[in-house]
Amino acid sequence: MDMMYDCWLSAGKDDNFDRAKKYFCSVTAPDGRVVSSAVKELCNTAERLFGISPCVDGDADKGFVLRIDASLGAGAYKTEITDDAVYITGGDGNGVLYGVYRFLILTGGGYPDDRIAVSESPAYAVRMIDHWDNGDGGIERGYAGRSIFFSDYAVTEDMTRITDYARLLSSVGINAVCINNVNVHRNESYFITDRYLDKISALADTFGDYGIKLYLSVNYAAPIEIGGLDTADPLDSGVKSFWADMAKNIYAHIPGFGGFLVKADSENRPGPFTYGRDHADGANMLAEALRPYGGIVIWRCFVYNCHLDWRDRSIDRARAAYDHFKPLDGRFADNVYLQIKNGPMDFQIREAVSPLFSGLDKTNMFAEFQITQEYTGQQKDLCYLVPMWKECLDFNTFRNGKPFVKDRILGAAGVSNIGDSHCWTGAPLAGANLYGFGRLVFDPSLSAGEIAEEWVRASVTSDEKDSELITKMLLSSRDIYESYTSPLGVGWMVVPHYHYGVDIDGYEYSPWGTYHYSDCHGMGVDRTVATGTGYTSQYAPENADMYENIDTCPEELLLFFHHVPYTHMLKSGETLIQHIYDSHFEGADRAAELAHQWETLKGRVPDDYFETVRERFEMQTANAERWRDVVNTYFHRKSGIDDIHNRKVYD
Ligand code: GCW
Repeated sequence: MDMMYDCWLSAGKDDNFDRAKKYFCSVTAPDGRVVSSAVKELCNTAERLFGISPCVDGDADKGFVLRIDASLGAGAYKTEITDDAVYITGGDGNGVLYGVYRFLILTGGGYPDDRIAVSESPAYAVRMIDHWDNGDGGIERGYAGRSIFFSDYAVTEDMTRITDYARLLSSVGINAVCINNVNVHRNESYFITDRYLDKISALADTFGDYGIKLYLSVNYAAPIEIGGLDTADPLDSGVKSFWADMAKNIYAHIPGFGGFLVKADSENRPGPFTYGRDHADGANMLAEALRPYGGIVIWRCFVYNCHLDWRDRSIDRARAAYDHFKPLDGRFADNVYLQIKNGPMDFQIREAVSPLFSGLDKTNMFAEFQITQEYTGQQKDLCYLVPMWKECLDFNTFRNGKPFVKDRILGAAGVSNIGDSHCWTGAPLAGANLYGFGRLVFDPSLSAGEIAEEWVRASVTSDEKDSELITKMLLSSRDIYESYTSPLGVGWMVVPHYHYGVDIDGYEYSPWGTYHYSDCHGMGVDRTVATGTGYTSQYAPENADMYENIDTCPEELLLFFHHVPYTHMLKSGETLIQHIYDSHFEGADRAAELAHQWETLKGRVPDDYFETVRERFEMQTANAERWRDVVNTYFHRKSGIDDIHNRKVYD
């Protein structure tokens, strides 16, 4: 057993399996590809923990009894535990597999039988991980090493790590994976051709054994770049038949292929705008090509102009997705899914929930979350993201029928945080985000605390006191990260392009549309209808009114929605400038406190685990101090207002 590599499948790190040993004598299961992965998992666990090989036979009433009952529904499962047997019934093969993994994870975590004997049913049909892996092996926004799929423009043929990855993903209910970056460059455009399909189909097979469908990101301009056509116009018949041929060939290689993920007309990527067409034209054309095989198109809504003029304060990047896609509601084919980032900007530590979730009523929607910590500490700083994703899923849009985002979407995708690092996520504690994403999109009613605790107990330690401490650290981490970085929802202030560390004006005079507008009087973006960019009008009236009015706007989003004087009084009774000083001093102190808390676990977790995490906390402490000093000094210089507590603010 290797706790770093095995993550939450490190059954046996504590003694919790002893009482379950008796069940490992026998495994009874129906035939089936995915079910046989479940059987294999049980047999390997028996071998590893107890050195026994269970007898695998057709009809025993003891040990593990796996069954299928289609009436439970796809992916659902039910576990019952008696003295002699553990009955795991799945709605299909995936359900059986998920049930087996839940048994192993919860048993490993030392939970009592009544917690382990559960029945669950997935909230969404598609629960997906998106990789931003490039053919050369680099990972865009990756903080955990190189790609496990590609290197030097070749696809890996070693399925060991891929199998272990498939196990990790399916153990938390993931059933879809897109293996390549949405920015599809020249070489990766060929992934959909014979040059790569044999190798990619081997990956698809491995994932398929664990009930996971493989998807590919495609280059919208592929008809030109690899097809020799002179256009990628979605209404052109040559373009249509190019994609129809591609789809036919892909499905000949990969019968269970999921479909295409597309980033078009965004950040200089090609798209239908070039031809005077809109995104419904583009997406529907691809959807037609995939339709005969049951494939889907996942079309991203991260569409905005990245060549803005910072001098023009009337334009607002936050408006872009809604402005582009709202008018198209109802025009998308039924096998097109629009994938919407949780916020209207770009995965900041705090931003409003995208109004597009409320704007679309006749369109299939997926939510997109970023598990990789691009703007949230890059897997150096601890930042457990489940609380943030829950805010999005629990957001009330006030639209009729299904007001909450979690009920309006049909699936969710998370941008992967793994690479070839030994512990998968670079930082061992960042594993909580991958686990948490899977659990949350399987069952959005789970609390961030329940999920964190499960992860800690299964992955790190099930000792009562230690697991409680680590769970608490995870649960406070988002708040801590937020308090020493950019204040009250304004976002950005990061080192341009790299996106780690502080650079307050790094993007301020750039074309990227990410501004804070700080001057000597105040700061923040006026997104009101009355005096600003009018962004608030994209919400239903209940939310629009709340955000529009500075007195009812939730304070954590104050600077996201309003340009506010430094002397503005917050509900706490302190001024905005004082809040900035206080939160940055406290935030840096609390980051240092995390490091101290971790020190108390020395000798309580394996040394390599302890050390790897300790190093991260050292980096976080330094990062938080730097943010504190730069932010405090910057706003002291701008405002000329002193900290009332006279702490050290540099001149
Ligand atoms: O978060 C931003 C990143 C880009 C990324 C883009 C996107 C894959 O900085 O690296 O590109 O979003 O989501 O398309």
